[in-house]
Amino acid sequence: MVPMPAMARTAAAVAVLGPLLWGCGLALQGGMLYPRESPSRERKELGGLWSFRADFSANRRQGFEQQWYQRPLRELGPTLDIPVPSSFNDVTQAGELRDFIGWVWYEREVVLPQRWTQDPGTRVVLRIGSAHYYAIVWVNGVHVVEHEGGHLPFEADISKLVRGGSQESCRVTIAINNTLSLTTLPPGAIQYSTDPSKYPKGYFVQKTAFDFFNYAGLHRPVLLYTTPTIYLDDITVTTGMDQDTGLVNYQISVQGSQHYQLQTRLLDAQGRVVAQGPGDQGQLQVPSAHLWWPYLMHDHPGYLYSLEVRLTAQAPTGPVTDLYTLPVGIRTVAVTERQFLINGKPFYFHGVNKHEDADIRGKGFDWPLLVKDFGLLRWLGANSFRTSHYPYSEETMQLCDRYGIVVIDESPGVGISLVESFGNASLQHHLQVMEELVRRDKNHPAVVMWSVANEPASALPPAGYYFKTVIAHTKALDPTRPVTYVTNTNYAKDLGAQYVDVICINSYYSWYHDFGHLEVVPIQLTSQLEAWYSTYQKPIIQSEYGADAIAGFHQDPPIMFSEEYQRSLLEQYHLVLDQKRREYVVGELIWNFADFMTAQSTVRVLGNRKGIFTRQRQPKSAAFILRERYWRIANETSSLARSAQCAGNSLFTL
Ligand code: GCB
Repeated sequence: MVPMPAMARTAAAVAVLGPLLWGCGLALQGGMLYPRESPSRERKELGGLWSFRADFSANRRQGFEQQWYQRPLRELGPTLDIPVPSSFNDVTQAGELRDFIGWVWYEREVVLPQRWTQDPGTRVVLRIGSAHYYAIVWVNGVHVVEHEGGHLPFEADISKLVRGGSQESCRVTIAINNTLSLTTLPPGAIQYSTDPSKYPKGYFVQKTAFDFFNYAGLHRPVLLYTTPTIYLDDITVTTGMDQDTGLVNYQISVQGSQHYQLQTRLLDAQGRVVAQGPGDQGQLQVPSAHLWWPYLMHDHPGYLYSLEVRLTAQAPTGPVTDLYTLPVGIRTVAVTERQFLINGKPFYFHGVNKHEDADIRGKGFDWPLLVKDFGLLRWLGANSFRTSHYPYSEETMQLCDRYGIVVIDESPGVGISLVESFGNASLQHHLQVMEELVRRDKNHPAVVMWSVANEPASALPPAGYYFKTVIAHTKALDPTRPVTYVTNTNYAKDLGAQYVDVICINSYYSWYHDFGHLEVVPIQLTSQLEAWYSTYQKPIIQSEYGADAIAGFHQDPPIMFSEEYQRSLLEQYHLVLDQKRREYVVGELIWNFADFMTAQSTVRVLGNRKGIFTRQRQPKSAAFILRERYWRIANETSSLARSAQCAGNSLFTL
């Protein structure tokens, strides 16, 4: 073994500093309701330009040694203006920032409304939608919260820090470390190269086993919001049906006092109260309920009620009211040996896998991009997507509810490839991430299944216990939804498939092997699907398939990387899927919705080109094939469509 020089060892320590030094996996406390305005709640977005500095010091510790959180960043050296939300990687001309590993520092001064600082009955919360990967937060130099994991929100009550005196503004400082280690999710490892004839002193790179660029920074909205000091902390809703009566079960948790009253009302889309009930928990009954239906399964998809929760209490400072309104869709989900049922009707996933990824902003949240993507999904006739390979923004999930786009909600358990990433520390962290994910997304009707991982090394001996535990934990957190993980392991060797409710399989026939031989696809796909089904008797989703195509490359007869090859490969898959969807295949999700950036390698030409849209969201030929197919399937499979067709009509038109 090559001994690690002192410099590299320091870099190693720094690179994994977050999780080792600061993280200790606190148990989840409290809820994570999306911050919505209401008569009792205000919000203040902290989007825009933040001061920024990457710590390029050799040991990456300078920011801590000089306590950059104690004074404005600009007083301690040069800063950049970096937009939030955004990845920091692609917004400047600096290659070393694009590929930076270690701590970066963000800072912003926030002007506070006077009432927030002077009213003792107001609670002020700092909320960060996502900071990739490990974050430490200070307000006015005081440490307020840390968080591990790049895709889920976290927050801190900063009322005490901003209250009183002459406070008109506060300084928010956030240090973020993008280093991935064997126990992070996704996992990674820092690789040191110490041969002075080949590498500069202290050279190290981040290795990962996943196929997307490890963008980092403040990826989602950062904001302040207020609640009263006695407040609605969490709401959990599950729904069911009894004949045509919709059942809405609610459970509410309150913080700040033991003495309060709760009143809950359910309003329909026209604002009419259709049911109401008192107390922390109960069941609302909605006669002749409008169900939440997926897009293209009903002529009014995505029907949402509003659950208005009103808390009243008596605080030392006077009477308190807190109001929160949660969108609620009434629907059921169930799985049989061969079917995936939504509202008791067979549902076929004809959709996509996505990435949060675009030019310049990287993984930064962006409304125009989101609206464009949902427009394209609807154009395509896609009724679903998987949040490959990490939880997407809360705003994305809200649009899925609203438009009826069904979601397989995936954790960042991607690239779990080494036995070291199946140990206890990894497992504990994975359980914690599932808790955070379920806590955040449990109330979205669009979410119909949890995916705990993508393509883990599920043939490795510890994988059996590992996935048994993660899946059981997820089911205990949410007994109302099926759980899966996405596999590419051989059916006979997969140690976790026995625990999943739906088998999700990725395959790349005539792409990663049998190059150019499209004729092998039907035989290989048929054999695989048959083998999985006969072994497990569970419904199957073709959760990935596809081929790279560089937009504008044409070859006929088809050759790999041409648009014609991508199209033809899809058509070969469709031949088989059209047979098997009449048996036990319950879905097909193309890889991928759009081209996306990856780490550099000889098999990636400016990223992964398996998109049916370019990274700029323009269609390749394959998009038209899929569009024709998805609309046709919608017309065949929708229950309404069946009756429309009986009458000689087609329900949905392109
Ligand atoms: C996969 C992975 C996905 C990759 C894709 C590919 O199986 O799940 O993350 O991007 O293959 O294009 O290789």
